[in-house]
Order: sequence, then structure tokens, then C-alpha cells
Amino acid sequence: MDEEEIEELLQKYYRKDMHYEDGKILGSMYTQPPKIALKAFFKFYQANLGNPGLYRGTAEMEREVIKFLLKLTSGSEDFFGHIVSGGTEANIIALWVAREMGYKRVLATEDAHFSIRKAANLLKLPIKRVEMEKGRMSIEDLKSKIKEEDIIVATVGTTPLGFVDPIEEIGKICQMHNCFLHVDAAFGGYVVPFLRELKYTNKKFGFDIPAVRTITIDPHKMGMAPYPAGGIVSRENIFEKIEIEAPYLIEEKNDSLLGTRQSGSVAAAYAAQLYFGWEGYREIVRKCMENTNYLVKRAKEEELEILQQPEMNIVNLIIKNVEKVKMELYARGWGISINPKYSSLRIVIMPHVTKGIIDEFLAEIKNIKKSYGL
Ligand code: 0PR
Repeated sequence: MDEEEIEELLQKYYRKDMHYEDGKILGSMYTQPPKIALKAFFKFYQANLGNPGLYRGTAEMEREVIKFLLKLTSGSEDFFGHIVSGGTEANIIALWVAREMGYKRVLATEDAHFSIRKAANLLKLPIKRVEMEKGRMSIEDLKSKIKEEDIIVATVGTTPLGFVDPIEEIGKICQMHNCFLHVDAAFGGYVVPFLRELKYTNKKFGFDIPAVRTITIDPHKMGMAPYPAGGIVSRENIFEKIEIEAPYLIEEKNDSLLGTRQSGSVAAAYAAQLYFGWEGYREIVRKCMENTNYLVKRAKEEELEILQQPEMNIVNLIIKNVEKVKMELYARGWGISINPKYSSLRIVIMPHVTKGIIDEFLAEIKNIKKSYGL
């Protein structure tokens, strides 16, 4: 086929996909990266940090991204990290390392991301549920279940509600029992530091809590980077625990889960962080919170019930027959997710979700409710 024909075909399929720039994807933790990040992605598409000896420049950029992640997580610049394919891989690596260190069981809440269950399953680690109180890990229940050699997984920005587990208190309990504390801040890691500066919260979640050993924090969520760009950072060189000899590689070892690693996204994450800088990310969070508050206010005006006051830019609207409403919204071109457990529509207020989109969305819901008599 000639290029023109191929392009036509690609266009046909492109039209079938949804795109962030249309604004109608409301259930995703991702968004459109800045143009310079996409330029970086394509410039470095060949890079493969599975064999970093060939890609010294990309390896240096990875270090710069890790340094930024360490700043977000109150870590020291000489701590360790990798940019990986996403939060799932980061969580698998954290639990894998903990298992290699001799920890034997995972404790997590029901709202911990499903990648934690996947990881436990792959690693043949038993997993026990810790109950929640108002959507956050219950300290009382944790105290009653925790044993030495446990791995505790706490979340900063839970997938369904965007809530923050009480990491400081969890940390104290982990220290008393010599447990391994992994913090999944895949989403909230790029949000909470700025919520603190904007005086929304004073919660800590990072390495300033002594028990925290590893943190997942993803540039491809609120870091505005294109996927695949998850992040795993740690105090110790945990990667030594999973290192494998690979004599045919220039550095003769491999210390991550994947072999070949698409590393164009490392260059892209680096470009995004240069483009926005600390202040730029704070501005993104400020704007997302402004729009979150706008949605809460407008929803109340429309007599829609909010599940709980949002802690970050995720809002849940309680709706009768939520599955049906979801399908109807989907048929009308909206990409929405739900929490069946709470009978709620879950809206992630990413930067592409503007006030105009929020108004349009609420009008659509009003219509649907009317036509179904809900
Ligand atoms: N940890 C947390 C707290 C998460 O919310 C997620 C993903 C992960 C880990 C896993 O990250 P990766 O997906 O990068 O491996 N949460 C998103 C979610 O469930 C994933 C997603 C995004 C699903 C967009 C659908 C979608 O359209 O919302």
C-alpha cells in the first residue's frame, strides 16, 4: 500500500477512538501531554533503558526525572528509582523486592488498586484486607491484623475516591512491627505536594515518614507525560534485589521487570517537567481543584448528591441505576467510569475537563434522568 492509503485507513480507526482533546473522557487519570513532550517521545522512540549502555543520554534524563519524583516524595537526591511502564509494574516491583527481602504477606484495603492484587497473585504472596473508615485505611483494623514480616500497601489518591490513607499513623505502626511500607501514590504523588502548598491539606506521605520504603508515583498520570511512564522510588537500592546477570548487555545486568523498555516516554516525562516546572504543576493542581469545586457546586445546584467531599480531583456523584446511566452516557460519547459499590459516577477532573465540559456533562445527566424518570 502507499502511504496515502495507509493514512486513510489509520484515520478511519483514529475516528473510532476517543481523544483527550475532545474533553469527553471523564474517567481517566491521564490527559493530553504538552506538544514538547510528544516531540521528545518521538525523538527518543528508539531508546531502550533495558540496555542503558547504548542510551547514556536517556539514562541521564531518567535520573533527572527520578530526582523530580524524589522532590515530590520528600526524598533525598541520592535515593533510587526507575521509570517503568506504569503504576502496575511499579507496584509489582515494590512487592517483588519486599518478598525477596523476606516479607511474607500483603495487607491492603479494598480500594487499593487492583494491580496490588495482581502483584500478590503473581508473587504468591497471601493478601489480607484491612477495613476502611470513610474510604481510608482503618488504623484500628490495621493494628488488629498486622504481624511482623507483613507488607503494608497504603494509597495516596485511591482509584475510586481519590482519598489519602493516613500514612503517618500507618508508618508508626509499621515501625513498631518492623513491616515493609509501600505507598502507592501513582496518582496522588503529583497532587498532594501541591495541595499542601495551596493549603488544602497538611498531610505527609513520602520519605519524611521513616517507615516508608518504596513509593509508586507516575509521570503518566498527573505528571502530564505520555504513557508508558510509571515511577518507582526507594530509599535503598532495591533494584539490586531483583538484578539478573545479562552478560550480552553493555552493563551486563538487568534490574527491572521488563527487558526492553520503551524509553521515549522517559525523554517525554523529562520534557514535561522542564516545560511545567514545580510552579507549573502547582498551577495545574490549583486549576483542577478549582474545577473540582465547581463540579461539586454545580452538581448540588442540580440536586445531585456528592458521595463525600473530594480530597483531590476525583468526584463521585450518586446516581440511581448507575450502570444504565453509564451506558447511556457512553452512547452519547462520554467516557465515564463508575463505582458500583457506591452507586456513583466517578469523574476524574484532569486538565482537559474544563468548566464548559462540566456544564455540558451535567446538562446531559439531567436529560438522561428525565428520559428515564430517575
Ligand atoms: N495505582 C493507582 C492508585 C492507580 O489508580 C492505578 C491506575 C495504578 C496504580 C496502575 O497504574 P497503571 O494503569 O499505570 O499501570 N489507575 C487507572 C484507573 O483505574 C488506570 C486507568 C486509566 C484505567 C485510564 C482506565 C482508564 O481509561 O483509573
